[in-house]
Order: sequence, then structure tokens, then C-alpha cells
Amino acid sequence: MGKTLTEKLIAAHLVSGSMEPGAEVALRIDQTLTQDATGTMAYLEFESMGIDRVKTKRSVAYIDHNTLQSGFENADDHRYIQSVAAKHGIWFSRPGNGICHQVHLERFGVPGQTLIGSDSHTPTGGGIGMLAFGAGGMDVAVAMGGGAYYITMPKMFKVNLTGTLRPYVTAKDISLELLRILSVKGGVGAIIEWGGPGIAALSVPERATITNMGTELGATTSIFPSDDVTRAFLAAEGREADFIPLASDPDARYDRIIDIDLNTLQPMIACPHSPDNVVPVETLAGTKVDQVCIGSCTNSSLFDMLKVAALLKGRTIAPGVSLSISPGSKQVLTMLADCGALTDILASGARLLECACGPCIGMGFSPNSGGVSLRTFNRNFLGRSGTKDAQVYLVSPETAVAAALTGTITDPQTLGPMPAVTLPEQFRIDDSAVLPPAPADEADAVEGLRGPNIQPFPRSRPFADTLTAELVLKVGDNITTDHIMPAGAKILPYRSNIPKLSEFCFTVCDPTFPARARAAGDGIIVGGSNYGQGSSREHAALEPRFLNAKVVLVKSFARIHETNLKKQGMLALTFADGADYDRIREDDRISVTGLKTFAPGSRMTITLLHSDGTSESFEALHTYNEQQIGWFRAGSALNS
Ligand code: MIC
Ligand code: SF4
Repeated sequence: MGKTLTEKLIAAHLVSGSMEPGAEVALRIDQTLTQDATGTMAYLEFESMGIDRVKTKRSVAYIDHNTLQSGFENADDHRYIQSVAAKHGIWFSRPGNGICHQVHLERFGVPGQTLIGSDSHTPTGGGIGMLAFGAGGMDVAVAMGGGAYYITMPKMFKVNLTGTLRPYVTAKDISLELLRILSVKGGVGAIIEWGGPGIAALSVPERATITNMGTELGATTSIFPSDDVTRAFLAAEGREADFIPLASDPDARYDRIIDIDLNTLQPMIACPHSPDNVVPVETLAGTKVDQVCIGSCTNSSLFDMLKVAALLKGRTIAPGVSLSISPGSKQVLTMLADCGALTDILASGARLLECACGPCIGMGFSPNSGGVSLRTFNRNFLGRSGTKDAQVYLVSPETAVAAALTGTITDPQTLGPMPAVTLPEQFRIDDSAVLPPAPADEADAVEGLRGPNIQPFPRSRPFADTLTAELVLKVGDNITTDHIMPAGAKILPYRSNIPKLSEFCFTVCDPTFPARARAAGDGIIVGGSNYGQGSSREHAALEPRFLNAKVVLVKSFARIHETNLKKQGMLALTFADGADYDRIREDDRISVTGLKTFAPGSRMTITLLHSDGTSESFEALHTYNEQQIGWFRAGSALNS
């Protein structure tokens, strides 16, 4: 029987484990990336491992998230990352050089290689045929040290594209359509391969938009074959030597095949507050818009920006709308400037932001109170924009421009003929903002620069054999890491200061959570399905743990967050029977037994001690292997 592309790449990188669905496999990692909001922690973890130099083929540290320097904190963290990178063999992409995923695609991505990054959108690399995963910082630290990365052998989905996209219908609309079909949990446990005759007309950046948004499906990763389109992109980047052809076998077997006909696809829009809340744009036509943001790792390529510029050319944005443009990289920005497209953008009344994540992570440009914001981003979780009552919608760049010009949600197909946009055969190559590491024989002399923002990492203690904890929070389905540990310009500077950051933990759901959890002693958090979806931030595990939460009991977990909880020595449990969720009352004390006999596949007993003196019990499951039980027993993977 033939193999899928993923199976071939896993086999080529297999360190241990059997490739049976559901089994754990350990993969050799060729490349790593970090960004600054998770990077400080990842490098502190790497340094604590005592390894002099990274063992990967390429490791890159990007500064792209915490670029608003309203105090010393972010600048200090950037200096720390720069110094650690130089010392340990890591390339350093300076602030202003662009968003990690966009720059990595342009300058470093290699088809067929494995990549893990301390950012959930690392699967963007699947657009160029990489097997790329988002991971917690500790996983990235281990991979930099030459250790394997563990994943559960996934189910294989194939999305088969037929037909051709019509003008104004884009790769973003394909992603939104798949989210409409599968939902934010529809990709959990699966790797999505893209194929069919429709992919030949999709450029690498368009493919990367699609693999980027596979994260929103909960997928382990997404990947395109490496073909002539890939070769042309690498050639334009002056890197044709990195090209190899890669494809799945014609008789490869998939667990599920989804067909999308590009001929009939419409411009789509994701409504507040979830990326799968998708409807055709035309159904919301006429809704007043206050703000439009174009950029983010999903939609900031040169192709996207050239289309935006062509549509804005000679037009002025509506008086009631504020429009921001964040090109994805210095390469994109300088090429826009070179060809005059930047002038068309600026002349329209747009506000140019730096090449960084910016408004996507609430780093400035928050909407007005109750404002309607149309964004070309990948996430519209409640509060993520920095304005809690804002209504954030996700759209393609074309739909974004249509709204900016008219002041209302508008189907871009009504704008008249789409101007022709062609990509140059050769891109402008200037890697001067990427600093190479110090040569190995000079690395000892490089001083690690830790500013006062970096607070000592709190050491966690192991648990006793039985645990009785207080219910500190009960939440529903699809809780995101933005609920657990919000980001934004005011909070992100404290990513290196665990005690300070904890003051914001879960405040989106309940502003009293930090104080209550701290006062409660041992705590348990109860949630619904897909708990911890969204980002890879380890802080969503570290902070509840810092506030004494010991157990998280849910219907199901999102992949990266479950591993992060295990790494921080927490007990991540799922209900054996999801209906038991309803038995849990707000003022319960809950005891967990089964810790003494904690072993792979064992069950725990949960006993609810109700405030009226009654009690009831049921079973909970876990997915810990021997090594992970070791982390739990030691109190953290760092202690084991
Ligand atoms: C995000 O898009 O949510 C982030 C910010 O890029 C996160 C990482 C972080 O929280 O630092 C992610 O996607 O992993
Ligand atoms: Fe940055 Fe937004 Fe992409 Fe996260 S999703 S890496 S915040 S641009």
C-alpha cells in the first residue's frame, strides 16, 4: 500500500516508536524557531540543560511579538534572547525583520525537513513541504539540544481541491470554508494533507495561509507537496538548491477525504468569537465597520500586500474606518516600496505598522469600545484584540479592503474587475537583519544579558499520593489559551516574570480567579472539550500551577496544551464519561485517588465532596507515558 507524504517524512525522521495510529513516535528535529513572547522561557529552559551549542541543522530566534517597548521589559528580553542566540549557535532575526513564520518560509524553510517552533502557527512551514509543529518552549529547548520531539501518530486527512479560485476568492476563504466544515476541534489528532488538481495554481504563500490556519482546526499539522510551485518560490528566494520534490503515493490511504470545489467557493467571514463561526461574506453585507487590520502570519505575504495595494490604488478609505497594514517581513515591505505599491497603500489613508504581529496579539491598535474590526488574522477569540467588547471578524485581504473602502462589510466581488497582480520572478534578498551566531570558538566570551524583568523560575514541588483540592474554576467547551493566560500589550511584557503574570490568569473568564486560586490552597480546574485550544504558550500551564492549581479535569484537551500541562508537572485528566462533568458543583471539594498506582493506561478515581455533606465518585483517564509520569513525580520536566 502506498504512503502519505506525512508517513514518508515521519519514517525518515523516526527515532523510536511504531507508526501505528494512536501510538507515540519520537521524531528527529532538523530546525527550530522561537519568537520572543515564548522564547525567553524556551532559552532559560535550554540554558538550564547545560548544552553549549544547538545540535539542530538550523535554529532561529525571532523578535516579532513584543515589539511595543513601553517600558524596559521587552527590550531587556530582546537583548537576553540576542545574547543567548549568539552564544549557543542560534540565528537571530532582529525586531523589524518580520513575523517568524513569514520570514522562516522566505529564508529558511526546506522541503522535507522537520521543524518545531514555540508558536502554534509553526505549521505554516507545511506550505513549503516541511513537517512543522507548534510546541511548548520546553519541547523546543529539548530539540535544540538534539532531543527528539514526541507526537501521537496521527490520523490522516486529505483535502482534495478541484477547480480554480474565482477573482476575489482566496486561500483564506479555503481555510475558512474548512473551519466551517470541520470546526475548531475537527482536526484534533489529525494531520491534514492538501492535494488535488486545485493546488497547482496556489503559490507557496497561499499554501502557507492554509497550513497556518490548520492550527485553528486543532490539527497536529498540515502539509502541501513540494512541487514546481515550491521550486519557483525557492528560486525567487535564491534558494533553489533547497528544493526536493515530495508527494504522497497515488494509492496512499486516508482516514477521511474532504472535497472542496474552488469554482463555487464564496468569500467567507468568521464571526465573533471563534474562527469556525463562518458564513459567506454577503450574508453580513451592510454591517458597519470601525476598523480593518491587514497582516499577521496568515496574510502578510508580498502577494497579499500587492493585491491590497492594487485594490487601494487611487481610492480613499471610508471616513469611519481606521485601516492598518503590517507587512509580514522586511522583504515584503522593501519590495512594496521598490515597486511603488507602498505609495498606493499610504495614499489611501492606511496606517503603516511595523513588520510584526502587532494587532493580532493585541500589541497596539485595539478597536474602540464595542467596535467592529475586520482582520485578515487567524484568531478572533474574546478579548484577544485588547478590547473586550469588540466584535472581531476574520476575512481575506480582499474582503478587508472592500470594508475599508465602503465602511461596511462588503462582498469584494462587488468592487469591479480585480486588478491583475503578478509576482516578480526574483525577490529582494537582504539578510542583514538576521545575525549569525558567534563562531563556536568565540561563543564562551559572549555574555548572557539577563535584565531585571527575568525573574527566577519558580520551582515546583511534587504531589503527595492522594490529593484533595478545591474547585477553583469550572468552564465550558473550547476554552482557549487566550482565556487562560491572556496576552496583549499590557500583559505580554511579564512573560518572563511568572509571579507578576499570574495576576492576569483567567481574568477574561473571572477577574477574581487569581486571588481566589491563591487563597484556596490546592486547586482543580474543570473544563469541557478542546480545553487549551489556540496558542502554544507554556504560561497557560505555568500560571495556573503557580496559583496552586494542581489538576485540570476536562472532557478533552488541545494537543499542545495537554503536553505543556504534563511538562509543568500538573495532572491533566479527562472524564471517562463526559456526562460526569454535569455532576460537578461550584462549591465542591474534589479528591483524586490513584496517584500511588499512576501508570500508563491507569485510571484515577474522582470523588466529589459536595457542600451538603454528600459525595459521589467516578473515573478519570489520562494519557501519561512512563517518562511523563516521571515529570509528574518530579514536579516538572525540568526537575526530572
Ligand atoms: C498566538 O498567536 O496566540 C501567539 C501569540 O503567537 C501564540 C504564542 C504566544 O502566546 O506567545 C501561539 O500561537 O502559540
Ligand atoms: Fe503573531 Fe498573530 Fe501569527 Fe501569533 S497568530 S504568530 S500573534 S501574527
